[in-house]
Amino acid sequence: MFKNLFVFALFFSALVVAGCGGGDQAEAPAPAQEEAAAETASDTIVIEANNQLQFSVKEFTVAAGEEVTITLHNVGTLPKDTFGHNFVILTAGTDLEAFATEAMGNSANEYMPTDLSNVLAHTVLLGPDEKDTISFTAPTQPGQYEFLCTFPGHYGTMRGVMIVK
Ligand SMILES: [Cu+2]
Repeated sequence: MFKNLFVFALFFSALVVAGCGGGDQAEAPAPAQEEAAAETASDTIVIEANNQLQFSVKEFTVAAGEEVTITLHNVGTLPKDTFGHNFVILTAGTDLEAFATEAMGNSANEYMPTDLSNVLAHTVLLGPDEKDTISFTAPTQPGQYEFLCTFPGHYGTMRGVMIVK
């Protein structure tokens, strides 16, 4: 009688241990995946451009020297050749008006100047519902870096500042 109970208890314990072991293995990868997804989401700055000549983000802050990823999404509905949008970040001290004036004259190059020495990073020109993602290393020098859309007539309202801290 006692012997049978003892055997039963051992068998039951083995089942519980096996059950727990399996459970741990199945659950282990889940937290790691959630963490990776959250990291990707927080590192990418998503900016929308629309029919009302606005960027959804006018100002954002990055750490000096960090890797920055920006996605521009043209949520507008107007054709690319008459109302396209891009996103261009300028080097420190660049005259935005002068840059925009030169850029808008270069329709053959999608309104980007041929000389990109004053450009920190830029997307391509986007049509309705198109997206472009760019990655670059933030300047090591803290300060304010202006950005704009260079499509003719847009930079008056489609502009903002990247703050490097
Ligand atoms: Cu634009």
